[in-house]
Amino acid sequence: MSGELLRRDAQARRRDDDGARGGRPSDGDTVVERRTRPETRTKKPQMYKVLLLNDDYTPMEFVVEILKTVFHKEHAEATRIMLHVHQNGMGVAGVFPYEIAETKVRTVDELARQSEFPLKCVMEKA
Ligand code: TYC
Repeated sequence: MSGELLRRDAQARRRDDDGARGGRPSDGDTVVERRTRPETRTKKPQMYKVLLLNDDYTPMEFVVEILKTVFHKEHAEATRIMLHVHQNGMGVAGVFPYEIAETKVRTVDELARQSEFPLKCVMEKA
């Protein structure tokens, strides 16, 4: 390389290294990662409780079926949760990341609507 080209090359590399053009500091073409947390810390999503609400009209068997099909509960556990909701006004059907909780709520609403039962399902931060 000619003297002039070598000079320009070195100049460009300096600019690159100190981020003088306002970009991130980098090592040639490689972006230098400035880690602020240990590598082992991974992001855990905020979780949401999906709650079933009691009402006077939805049949107990329908709620048990919902708990088995939508929330993958065994029959005994589904019955326990349904009775808890019946006696206490509400109860947790499951705990999920936001989008999954949202889909469960929509599925329960849709199944209840199709069967013309007033069963309600809501989500709240766990
Ligand atoms: N209370 C209802 C009944 O007596 C049963 C029921 C349980 C309804 C749980 C809704 O989320 C519910 N038929």
